[in-house]
Amino acid sequence: MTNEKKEPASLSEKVSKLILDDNNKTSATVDSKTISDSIAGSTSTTTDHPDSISESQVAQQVQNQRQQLEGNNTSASSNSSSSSSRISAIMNKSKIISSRKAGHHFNQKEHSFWDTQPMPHEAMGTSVETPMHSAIVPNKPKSSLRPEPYNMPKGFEWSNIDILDPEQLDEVYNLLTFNYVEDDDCMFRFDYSPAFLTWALTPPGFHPQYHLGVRSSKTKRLMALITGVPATVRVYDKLTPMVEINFLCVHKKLRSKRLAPVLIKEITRRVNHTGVFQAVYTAGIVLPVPVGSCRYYHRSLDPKKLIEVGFSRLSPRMTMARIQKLYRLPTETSNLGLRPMTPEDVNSAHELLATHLEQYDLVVKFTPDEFAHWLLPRDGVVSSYVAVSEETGKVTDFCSFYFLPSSVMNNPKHNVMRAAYSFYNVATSVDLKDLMKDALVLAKKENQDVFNALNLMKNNCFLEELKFGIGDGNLQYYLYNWACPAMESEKVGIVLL
Ligand code: MYA
Repeated sequence: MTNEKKEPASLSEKVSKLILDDNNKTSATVDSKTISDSIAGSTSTTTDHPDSISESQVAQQVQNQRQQLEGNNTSASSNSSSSSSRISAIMNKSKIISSRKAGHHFNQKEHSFWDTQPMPHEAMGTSVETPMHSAIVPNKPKSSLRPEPYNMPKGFEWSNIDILDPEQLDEVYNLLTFNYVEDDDCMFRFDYSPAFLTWALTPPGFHPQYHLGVRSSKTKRLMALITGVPATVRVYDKLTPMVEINFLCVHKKLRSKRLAPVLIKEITRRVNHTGVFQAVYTAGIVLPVPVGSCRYYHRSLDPKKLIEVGFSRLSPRMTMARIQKLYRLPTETSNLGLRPMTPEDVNSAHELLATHLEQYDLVVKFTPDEFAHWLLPRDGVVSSYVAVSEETGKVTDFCSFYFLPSSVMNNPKHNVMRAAYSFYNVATSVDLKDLMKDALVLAKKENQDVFNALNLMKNNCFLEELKFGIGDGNLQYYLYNWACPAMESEKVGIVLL
């Protein structure tokens, strides 16, 4: 991809007009000392409580593991500098932190919170005190779990979010739209739609108490969020009930005050109370300790717009006409016969995906109901297409992608960039490459500007040929309180939103 050269990451102050407008309306003021003192108080409560693990034991494991990770991190940052696409950081939640991390040396003081958490430090091959393929801290009976919520800093309070209440959904939407993941040049910020958030947070069996907000006590304004949804996850051969954690967000005005660790501890406490002790999540930031590391790739669908918004750039030898020709797609799909998936296809498509996922080492084991929730098409949220055998009536091929636009900031012409993200795909009657070419055509028909895919599952077999360009950071996969060996990206079979 000579046409999409990444500019050096800007380290300038990240303030956009949009954010300033939002912040100006913020009435909550925060005394940084008060908040730290209060949070420090709640931390020490954790340490004393039986639901925390031995911090010195974890710290020792972390120290060992960091020596291993140091090499990995160095190579990740050098890859990063040769990347081709500026937006990939926002796509993979990594750029903000990865630029800070470049060339950074791990040291023992670096993760004062994560060092106290039951993370699989052995995964990098260091001394093993916890057996592999098991919990790091054993499950606890309810009676030994902390019964009361962690203390909130003065002026703030916990708030259970009812995501099915349109007003609260709107509050969550606004918090994220102005404060969630963005690139460090302040050009793009994820803009999850309200319909998307409802979908993401209400799978079968969802727990409202896993949708956890923090409000200003005075104004009741929503200032922070963390969410979880249940999933049964297979890691290697072990099937475990887990939560998928997502949408960790602290309002820009409350950053760097150690609020995130309190949110994480409180959701852990709530999840533990429902008998669940493991979690899966992704982040761009490298923390102790990823179980896998994937890379985003981007396929231009509207190259002109992507250049106009600053997502990609014309190289000196490229013209707009040539780049448009390079990325031109057929207007119709192939003769594979893809059509939108319907409820009648669910059983067959579910079986097809379940069989397909058997070959990976980190997957969700969907029930048919969960499959229907996650994969049946929803306008502007998720699209799924099937091809059905005329002979057997069974689904033979299946592709899906979800819609996650980004706000484009300070651009005279555009305020949104529409992105489709590859979700789950299975090809049995054609090559995956041919199926994914149809997926590109379908995403283009649905007005998307770019199609993103991680290099997980079998995706490597189509990325280059279908003209995807490599992104500039890694998306790290994590398992909370689970020890197992790290895996290659091709063995990762979960796509988190
Ligand atoms: S990933 C998306 C994360 N969100 C964003 O990037 C949105 C924009 N950023 C923000 O809103 C804030 O910067 C956040 C941090 C909230 C990220 N995952 O309060 P602080 C650690 C985990 O002073 P702030 C997603 O949603 C950091 O290393 N930890 O910092 C998955 C440091 O700890 P340590 C993170 O900047 C989330 C501490 O927080 C992350 O004001 C999975 C600093 O706290 C991160 N992305 O706020 C969460 N970023 O000193 C874990 C920073 O030790 C779930 N930190 O390095 C674990 C499982 C829980 C359930 C278990 C059930 C059993």
